[in-house]
Amino acid sequence: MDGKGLIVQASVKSAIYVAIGGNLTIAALPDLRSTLEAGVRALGAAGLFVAARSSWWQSPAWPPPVAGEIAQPDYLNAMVRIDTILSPRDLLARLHTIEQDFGRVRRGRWDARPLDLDLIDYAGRVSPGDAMGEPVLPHPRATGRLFVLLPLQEIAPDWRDPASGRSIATLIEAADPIKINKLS
Ligand code: PH2
Ligand code: MG
Ligand code: MG
Repeated sequence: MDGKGLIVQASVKSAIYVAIGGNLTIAALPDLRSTLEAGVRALGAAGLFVAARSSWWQSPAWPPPVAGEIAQPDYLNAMVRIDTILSPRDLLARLHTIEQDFGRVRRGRWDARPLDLDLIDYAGRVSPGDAMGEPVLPHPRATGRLFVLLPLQEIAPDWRDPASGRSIATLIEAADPIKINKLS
């Protein structure tokens, strides 16, 4: 090989799962589902190729409201698999930019929001995260929640938690029961 015409290919990591959720419709769109579907299109527009998407699943906001608190609207959740050459840190930054484009103001962890994008699994990587923006992987609060696990199982039935090695079926059995419906 003479080096001429050599193409250097960055490797595309293809087992990257991003959870999508939200419980507030943005003003320009008719309903929550349209808002979240616009969120999926925004991933593509930001250069993140959406290779698969689960159904939409509806569930009450978790945790349940404490006495005296007004209940939040129900959430819709889905899971996508994306292809990207971005590092976990750059990917997370891009997800945050998209959340902000959808009007999310970060206040508290459990606040209602139009679009939440959580990096669940980056090609099986296990990382404690760091203060420079490196995400904790896999997502530390994903593996106990049915609104994450059920959509994930639809598009990745053989998935295992990279941290514990446990299968998705095992995690689903162990998860706290919640009211959750798959939308058609
Ligand atoms: N996300 C939260 C808080 N509560 N509840 C449901 N049902 N679905 C979510 O995605 C969700 C939530 C914080 O990210
Ligand atoms: Mg979330
Ligand atoms: Mg989030």
